Amino acid sequence: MQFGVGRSTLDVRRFVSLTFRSSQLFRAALKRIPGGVNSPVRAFGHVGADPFFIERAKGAKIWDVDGNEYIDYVGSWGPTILGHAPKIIVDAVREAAERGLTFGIPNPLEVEMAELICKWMPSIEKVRMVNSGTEATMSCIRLARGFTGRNKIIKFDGCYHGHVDALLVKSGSGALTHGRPDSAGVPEAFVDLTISLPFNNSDLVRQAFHENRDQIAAIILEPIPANAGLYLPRKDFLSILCEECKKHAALLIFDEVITGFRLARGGAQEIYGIKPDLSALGKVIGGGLPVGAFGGRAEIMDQLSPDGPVYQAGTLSGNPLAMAAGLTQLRELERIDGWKALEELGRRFETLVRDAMGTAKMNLTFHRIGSMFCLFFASGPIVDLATAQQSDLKMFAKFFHACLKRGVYFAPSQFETGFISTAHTLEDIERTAEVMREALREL
Ligand code: KE4
Repeated sequence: MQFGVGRSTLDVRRFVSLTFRSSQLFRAALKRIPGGVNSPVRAFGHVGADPFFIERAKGAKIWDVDGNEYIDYVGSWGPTILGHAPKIIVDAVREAAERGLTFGIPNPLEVEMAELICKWMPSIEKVRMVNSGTEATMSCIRLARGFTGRNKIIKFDGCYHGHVDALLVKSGSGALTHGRPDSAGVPEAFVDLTISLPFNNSDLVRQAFHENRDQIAAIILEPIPANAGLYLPRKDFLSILCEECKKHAALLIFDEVITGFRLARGGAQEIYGIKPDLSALGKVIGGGLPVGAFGGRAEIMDQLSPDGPVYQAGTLSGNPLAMAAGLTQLRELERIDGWKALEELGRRFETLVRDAMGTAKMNLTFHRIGSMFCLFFASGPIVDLATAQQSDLKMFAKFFHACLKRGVYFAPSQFETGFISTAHTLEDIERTAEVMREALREL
């Protein structure tokens, strides 16, 4: 257990009681789980502390095993767009479970999900379900290589597409948070086939196509990067990528695992009016259960087994519980026009945060789009990984803890994005902005 410097005895006793069960669990976890966690970013390594363990979650709130309550802005890293455990989703999963937990046989819900995704994202003419965002992006890469007969991929520094060997090159999220943008275990040959460029630099994209003529299968990107903090594409950057791909017969792949169905009914591609050749999806479409999906033009998707030569498979793909949860979440989001509600909440939150920032002594940059936001401890403009990495990580860690002890849980890394859900109330975000003001004053 690591205590903050200068804690009083009373503080230490309070702190220990506030984290006792979590500490016990973490010690046990460390014996049997690498790093004590099943995904690196959960380890709190970036904020120099031991993680808390969760007991339960409901709406915008989470409670740890020591009974501490937090307003949650991580939202399980994106899936809980309606908040935690909405009754409508829990009931749908319970009802589906009564009919069977898994079949490995085509089920009607898979057809409903496929039809909904294709209707909401017109660039997707056919779609296949998988069980994670990583599977979705990995399958997009294999499919792009199979369709074009080419091997090289362009990605962007700081964009994270899951732990796909070919894409763990200068990637973001946990890979970046732990200071090892490239991963051990990725063969040199994979690195040779992956070209990683600074985001928002269209000249370098043109140059890469020129230097690798007829060798580039695809460009893959997060249209709105959210794994090195959150920053936005410069005007025309996305349309230039689209033009360059068309010019060189390469495929444009949007990784919308985070932005898909969160930023708009049709995701970032609807907002920017771009039709990628393939899209990767996840998080929101699973309603909290393990799901990913990838889809795009039918002539590309038809290259997939069993009809085509590109193999891809999954035991639990299209799992009935995950389909029930995802369909329920998406339909409820549409019924309440959740995107409108999230934009209104996000706009109010941004006003309050900018007001709280006004009293701070340090350099800060706040980015928001819809229900996604990030507070950088750096002066702007922040337009790519290099500028995001100018953030003061020590200051961020102090801010994180100052908010946590006041009952607000932000992502435990500067290189992640915060999420507002439709379960967050005006009172929640007003309280959060006040906590941020106090935390900034304390730094
Ligand atoms: P999963 O394999 O974790 O379901 O999805 C991988 C992925 C793909 N694409 C994007 C844009 C993503 O953000 C992700 C995963 N996001 C991280 C958080 N930024 C998941 C959290 C974690 O790794 O524990």
